[in-house]
Amino acid sequence: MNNKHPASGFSTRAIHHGYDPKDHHGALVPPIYLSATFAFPTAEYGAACFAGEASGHFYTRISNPTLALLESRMASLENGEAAVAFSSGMGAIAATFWTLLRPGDEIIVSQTLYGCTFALLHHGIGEFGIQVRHVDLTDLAALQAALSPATRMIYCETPANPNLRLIDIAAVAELAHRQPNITLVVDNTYCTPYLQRPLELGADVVVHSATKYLSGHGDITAGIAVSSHALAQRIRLQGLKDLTGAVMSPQDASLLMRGLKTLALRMDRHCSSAQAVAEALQAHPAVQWVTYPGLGSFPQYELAKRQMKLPGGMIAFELKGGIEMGRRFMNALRLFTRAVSLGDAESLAQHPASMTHSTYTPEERAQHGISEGLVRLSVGLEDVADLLADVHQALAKCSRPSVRPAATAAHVLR
Ligand code: 7XF
Repeated sequence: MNNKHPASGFSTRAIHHGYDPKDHHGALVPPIYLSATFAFPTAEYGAACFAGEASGHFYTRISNPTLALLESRMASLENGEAAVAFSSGMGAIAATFWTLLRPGDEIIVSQTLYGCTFALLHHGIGEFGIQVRHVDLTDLAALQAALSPATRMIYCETPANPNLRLIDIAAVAELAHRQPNITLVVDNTYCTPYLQRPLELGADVVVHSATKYLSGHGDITAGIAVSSHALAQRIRLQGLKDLTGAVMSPQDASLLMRGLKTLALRMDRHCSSAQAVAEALQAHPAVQWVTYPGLGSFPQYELAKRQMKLPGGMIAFELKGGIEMGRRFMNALRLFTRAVSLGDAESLAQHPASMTHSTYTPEERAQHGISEGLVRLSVGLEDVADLLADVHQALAKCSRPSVRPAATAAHVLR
């Protein structure tokens, strides 16, 4: 695929990589190839395609020109060799697991993961003879102790959804690769390659929910896996083609490429506004704790500065009064929308224990560092003054006692 800008900066590649209008009637925006199937010039050529002896597109579940352009752009942004596009983040994660793991293998996973990834591990691959081990990957001695000859994959999110715990990717990669046949897979959804590039730190596969920051407008579900050519080919031909069939639609690939054009601009704004919101929360007396990688109080602040270009757009916090007060806060919000998902232009607020992480039992949430009162904010692109005003007015309602005024008065008089 033609590439006029191989050594250009991040945004230049996000806008131009792999595409030249002069090859497409001057069209500035890449065309959407809707076709599910592609004509063979001869029967022999068709047979060669199916035998893997000829390159070229022949069926969209396997490859398509619009998807191929998006894939090459994502590979460039993550500094990988190749990428495979999926219809959702879970499609990308499931295809990666099913391609690279077999009964008898072990997968080591970090403590805190998005709820459906947790469910896929424990109610999916875990029930097909693959041993799932949760290990605190911030503890390298614990990782060392957990590795066995059967370990085939290490999987983590960093920052983790929803508690923002970080994993030192370079340190985990160094340990993982002392042993042959271990693939380190990192879910980079919270950061995007603008903030963090796991492959440069030694990971083998990066997966994304492209539903989030990468597309950025909340109007598609999509996923991506980025890796070496060899791994991508396996993930495409087994995980995508045969095992899940979870192919991205060409229309969604076009929307995703539109989102990528503004990724750097949007991430800068998400990060600066989230920093301001996190500082406001930290300063407020109604707040019990707040976790944000840009706060000096963040337990892994030094690692965040080393591994991430900026601290991201996600905040986790808990109010004094726990989830009862958290619900009051959420119901009082006027500008933030009460909704799951993240990375949209609109600011979003949700309660992981009853929403995105309700796939865990309460005991599992306690074990995996997800407190019942945690409220998650995805800080969007609205004016930061309006976001701060909304948070302040909602917090003001949480500073008042939770009982009715008459009862409060009686209690005080007693
Ligand atoms: O299949 P999806 O595109 O929804 O992506 C799954 C997924 C994978 N990794 C991470 C870190 C994710 O956060 C997600 C989806 N998370 C949404 C959320 O936490 O709000 C899903 C809403 S239920």
